[in-house]
Amino acid sequence: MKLTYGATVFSAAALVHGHGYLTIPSSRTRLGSEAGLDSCPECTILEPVSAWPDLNVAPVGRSGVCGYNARVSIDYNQPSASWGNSVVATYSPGQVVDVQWCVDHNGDHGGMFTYRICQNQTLVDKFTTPGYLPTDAEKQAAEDCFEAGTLPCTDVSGQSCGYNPDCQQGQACWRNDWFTCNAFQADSRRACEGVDNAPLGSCFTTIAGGYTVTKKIKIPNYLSSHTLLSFKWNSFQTGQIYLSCADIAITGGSTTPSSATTLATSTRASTSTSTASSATASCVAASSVAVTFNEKVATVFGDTIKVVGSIPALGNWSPSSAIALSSSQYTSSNPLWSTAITLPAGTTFQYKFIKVSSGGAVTWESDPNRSYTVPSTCGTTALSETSWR
Ligand SMILES: [Cu+2]
Repeated sequence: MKLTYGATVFSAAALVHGHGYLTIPSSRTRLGSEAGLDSCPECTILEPVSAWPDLNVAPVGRSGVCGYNARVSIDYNQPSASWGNSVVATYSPGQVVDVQWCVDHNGDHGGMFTYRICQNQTLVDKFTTPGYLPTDAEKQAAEDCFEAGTLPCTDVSGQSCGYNPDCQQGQACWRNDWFTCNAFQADSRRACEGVDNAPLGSCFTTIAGGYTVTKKIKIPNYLSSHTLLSFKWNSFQTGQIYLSCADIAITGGSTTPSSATTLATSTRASTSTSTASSATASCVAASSVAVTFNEKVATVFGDTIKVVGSIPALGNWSPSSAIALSSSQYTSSNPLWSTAITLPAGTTFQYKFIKVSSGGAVTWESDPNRSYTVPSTCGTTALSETSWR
């Protein structure tokens, strides 16, 4: 029985589903997760398909460019109340921006990934019309357009763009315009996790915790008040492709003030009391953002509310390094604790509030961890407001 059990565990491990999704800018998948509708944002998968070595041979099917999550029956190609109706980031032509996806610890399949923009607005409009579900033919036509709109790694000066170690010269995967994960079997800095070599939990996944994968892309010379950034990751290990998309705008920036737009950044809707930022763009992207943490919690005299989290600015989960909130606005009818912490734009982190008694005893909020991404927008302030749980 032990052998059987061991064999079962091994085969389960070999077949694990872990996966990944676009997190910066906020993909529709991420918004679905934050709205509490998608219980596994990293599980939006096109499968089974031929994903390797020819990266573009597989028809996109119902997954489309924005992904279909069969686990929760969500088609992200169709705008809904929680995604697709407004843009989450505004860029300018020629701008070099950081983009990030998150790979789950249990399902880092290696391979290659790309970011794409389709410059056929009529086609993209099919994916940004409120409530409209694109047909499979429209999904494939869009996929072909996005494939033609690959944003090459090599367009960003100074960025190193390598070939995938699991790909042989002469194979269709032998290209360095796509981004590559490291060798699937590498002893160190393995596969996609190894690209950033970030700590476990540096981004949010539901299965085993995620690792960030960060690259730079150059926004093409193209203007649109609402278009899509497509993310596509071809697995080396499995016959799987992961697709997600983010709603973005590409505007002329300060030279054309009339094109300024109001951004609706992602809302942390996983708790009904939480709100996130909105900012008016004009637009110079802020490098750091003062994030105000508001926490409503009744306390007794001597208690202090602090915030602690997964990044150094939030004490790396150490209560002794947590940041204290102020009770200066606290009243019995509005028990508000508050502080503003300046954080780098685009940073994704997890956090919790803790209550520290006058005697030093620490009470943690209940699981799961809260997560937040500092907006990468023009605004310099943002808000995370919530109640103790
Ligand atoms: Cu997987």
